[in-house]
Formats: sequence, structure tokens, C-alpha cells
Amino acid sequence: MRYTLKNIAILTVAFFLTNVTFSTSFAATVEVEMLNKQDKERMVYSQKIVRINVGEKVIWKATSKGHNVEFIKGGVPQGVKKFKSKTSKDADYTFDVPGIYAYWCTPHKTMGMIGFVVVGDDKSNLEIIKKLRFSGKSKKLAKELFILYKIF
Ligand SMILES: [Cu+2]
Repeated sequence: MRYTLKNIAILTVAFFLTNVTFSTSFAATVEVEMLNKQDKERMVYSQKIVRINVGEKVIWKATSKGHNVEFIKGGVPQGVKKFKSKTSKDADYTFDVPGIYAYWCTPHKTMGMIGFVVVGDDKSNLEIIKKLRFSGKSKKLAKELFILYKIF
């Protein structure tokens, strides 16, 4: 191919189109805020259920202090190592294993500060997730989320 101006223009456009496709399909990152208050709720993640593709990342912003993210024991796909972030610090996690991940904020796990990440639309660990023991306010909330969002 000759390096005419027209060919260079075509190559440039092709290059940008490829990059755009890549960034939309692989580089998605979801941001969740850790908050003391959102509307009428106290001690809450800004999004309770996040759906992402395999390999995508969630960032939890420490917008309010005193919160963290801890994967619930038995509440993640098999083979996933435990994860517990530092209180009052931003945290991030890249989800390479498909399935449902249940997590809570360690200090507020009985106050309804729970969240779920569904990776790759894989619900194969659904029955295990349903059997997780939540207590206090989180018990009712988990049940409501299961019904409201119909993912479980
Ligand atoms: Cu908290």
C-alpha cells in the first residue's frame, strides 16, 4: 500500500475506531461511593448491586470516612481469595472470576451496609449466596434486594 494522504487518513480512522471499541469493551470501571448518608439511608454503598464483565474493576471511594469493603466468607465464587480493604481508604478490585460476590462494610455489616457484584452474568453460586447469614438491618435488606433486583 502506498502511503498516500488518503491511506494515512484511513489508517488513522481505523486506529481510533479500534481503540474506542477496546476501551468500551475492556476498560469499564464502576465507581461505588462509601457513604454515611444517601437520601434516607445511613451507612450505605451508593450502588448496592453492580453488574460487570469478567476482568472489569470496581473502585470504592471513601467519600465518607469509617467504611471499608470485606468479601463475605463463602459469599464469593470458588477459588477467590479473601479481600478486606483498609477503613477510610479508597479500594479497588479487579474481578477475574465470574460469579456473584457478596460483601459488606466490616463496622456496619449489621446496619445494612452490604453490596453485591455480579460478574459475567454468572449466577452459578446463587444458592450459596442465598444461604449467607446476614444479621440486623442487613437481613431484611438482603431479602429485599434479592426480590427487587430479581438477579437472585
Ligand atoms: Cu461502613
